[in-house]
Amino acid sequence: MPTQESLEQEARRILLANDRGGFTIPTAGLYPFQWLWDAGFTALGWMQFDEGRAWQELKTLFRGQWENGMLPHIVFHRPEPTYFPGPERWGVAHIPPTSAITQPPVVATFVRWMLEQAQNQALAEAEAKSLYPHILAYHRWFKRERDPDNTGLVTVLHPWETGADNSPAWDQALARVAVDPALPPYTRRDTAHVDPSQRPHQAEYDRFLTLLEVYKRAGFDQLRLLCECPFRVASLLIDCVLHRANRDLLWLSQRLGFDHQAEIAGWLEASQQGIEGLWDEEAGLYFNRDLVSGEPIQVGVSASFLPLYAGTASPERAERLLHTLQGWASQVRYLVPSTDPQSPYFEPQRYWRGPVWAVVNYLIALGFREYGHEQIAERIRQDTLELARRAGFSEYYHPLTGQGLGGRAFSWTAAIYLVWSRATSAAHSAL
Ligand code: 9WN
Repeated sequence: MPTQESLEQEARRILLANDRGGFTIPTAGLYPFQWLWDAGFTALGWMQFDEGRAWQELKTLFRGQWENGMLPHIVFHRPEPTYFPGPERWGVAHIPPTSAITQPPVVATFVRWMLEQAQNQALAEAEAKSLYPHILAYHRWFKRERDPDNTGLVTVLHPWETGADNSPAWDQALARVAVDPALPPYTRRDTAHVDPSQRPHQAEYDRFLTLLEVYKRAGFDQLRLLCECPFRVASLLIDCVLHRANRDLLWLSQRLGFDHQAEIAGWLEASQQGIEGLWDEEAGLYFNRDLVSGEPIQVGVSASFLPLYAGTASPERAERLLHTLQGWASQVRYLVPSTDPQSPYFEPQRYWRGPVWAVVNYLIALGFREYGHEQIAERIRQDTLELARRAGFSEYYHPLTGQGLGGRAFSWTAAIYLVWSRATSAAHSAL
């Protein structure tokens, strides 16, 4: 078994090797650009040994920000043939080219943590101050263009936005997307890098790509897409991450001497209610919601625990979530499987239908810990560290066998290892 020290060295080596000069790719070949929430987690990893480089990661990410405030999920800083769909298929006129959808908005929260824990406070304060207006513009975009009716829940227009692409939570909503008969032909690149049994099915890819054509036809007009897009869901990953990000944006606003507290507090009031409205008393879990049918999506997924990370759940609901997760724990060896292991949709090795992700574990453990459930939080941290010890820094892991799956030498897994390996508990204060 490798030692903690050798693993830390390896994790640092992965970040250095994946560094493309100011931005870090998730892994060579499979994902050769900069992704939004990957950049956030990776910055936390860089923070462990190069604070300047950590801030650089986020600054580079914001080069992709659109004029309307949207922060895209991929920034194509330079051409790379190993990924599809690339900038040509997205057809976005931005320099640098980007995708046209977003991803879980982790940045405000991570900027807060980086500022709180930086050794170099002068640098941290200057960087946080210059990022702040851009993060605010991003969160205003969410409110203005994805929740114009102030429901407290953001409308998500693509499974890729949720970060959990082929989760069974999206099956029904995605099935409603009729594959465009004029869909321009394409060649998948992901299955050239990773065994197809660990990746989404072709039928899902056809629909993912059909949605791109829908956006292009609508000229990327968000308000139009809120009515026209055949895929519309409320995603716990987006709503919970955004809720916490708004709490932390409010904190940053005060700390850095800005004056947007009242505006942000208004968003928080709405999203508190929106998220708590997703609770299912019988299941003891939160469910995503299909916004076309208006119905809850009754499949337990790892994001079902994230209202703890958001901080919206009552202590009673936190207790129920603990019991639900204990039930899951009796079915698998490693926490937290991305889908309820008792669900008929559970597939332990296919992408977001069962495997364990270190980054999602990080958010869930933090949530449990903040509600006083230290034991389960620590179990999740220990499982994550053991997976890295046994199978290296994989993109995701088999929850029964611990086998490493997907891409290798993966940046965000290495980053979480660096953040957690020396911590004495699952607290982010270990940064
Ligand atoms: C599409 C980079 C990204 C992650 C996502 C993960 C996967 C892309 C893909 O890889 O998505 O965005 O092509 O499968 O699902 O969470 O950010 O690591």
